[in-house]
Amino acid sequence: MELEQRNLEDDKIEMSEEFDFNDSETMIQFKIVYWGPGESGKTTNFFRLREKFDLLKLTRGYSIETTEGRTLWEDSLYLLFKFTLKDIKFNIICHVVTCTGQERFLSTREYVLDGADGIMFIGDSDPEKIEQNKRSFRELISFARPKKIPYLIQLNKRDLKGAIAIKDFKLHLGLPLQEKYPDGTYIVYPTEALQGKNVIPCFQDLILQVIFNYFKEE
Ligand SMILES: Nc1nc2c(ncn2[C@@H]2O[C@H](COP(=O)(O)OP(=O)(O)OP(=O)(O)O)[C@@H](O)[C@H]2O)c(=O)[nH]1
Ligand SMILES: [Mg+2]
Repeated sequence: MELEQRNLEDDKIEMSEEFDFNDSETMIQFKIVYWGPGESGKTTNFFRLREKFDLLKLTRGYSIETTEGRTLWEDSLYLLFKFTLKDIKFNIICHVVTCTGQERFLSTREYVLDGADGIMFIGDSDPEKIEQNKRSFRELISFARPKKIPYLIQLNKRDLKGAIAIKDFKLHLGLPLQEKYPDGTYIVYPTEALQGKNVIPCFQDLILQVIFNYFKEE
């Protein structure tokens, strides 16, 4: 599958700077968690979002890392944007956090996941990481399914030589083999977070899922 780069303008969500702090009636807050095995590219995704939404940030965001550049606790950022549904405008505050993939900090992951409205799973294309991918995905499912939290799956590091075939990744994780779900979202989003490829469209598709889920619950 070709990695597509879509423009913000083409997308269904209007992400503008016109966030209205005074209009509390239409304000919704979401929390999006980036989840996945150690060093799959969660923090790299987070950096790409921070760059892309430079003008829409409420905070500069922070990353708490160990000296090896691995996430110790979390990365955190608030994004503000406006979403229009049938002429009604909603002001959305989106809290983006990444959890650590490090096994020894498992307990902090549960804390970071608490209150998640949407989860982005970041898988690693390195074939040697397949067991870690599977384990982490199982953890995500056991958390997200009972609570009906929407999630999307990224398969990152598509640039790696010898990257696992998307079909094999799907077979290992027990995912449907077709390309998309009936609602148009991809079953697996191939990404190259280091180059920023496909990171933003994937994020926006998750936001749409979260918004639809929010209105379904109303
Ligand atoms: N080749 C390649 N490397 C990548 C890509 N995305 C991230 N990386 C590299 O993978 C390593 C780990 O990336 P991080 O974003 O820190 O991974 P993480 O999931 O936050 O890791 P933890 O916080 O330790 O769980 C870094 O060296 C990144 O530069 C990619 O698309 N391609
Ligand atoms: Mg990290």
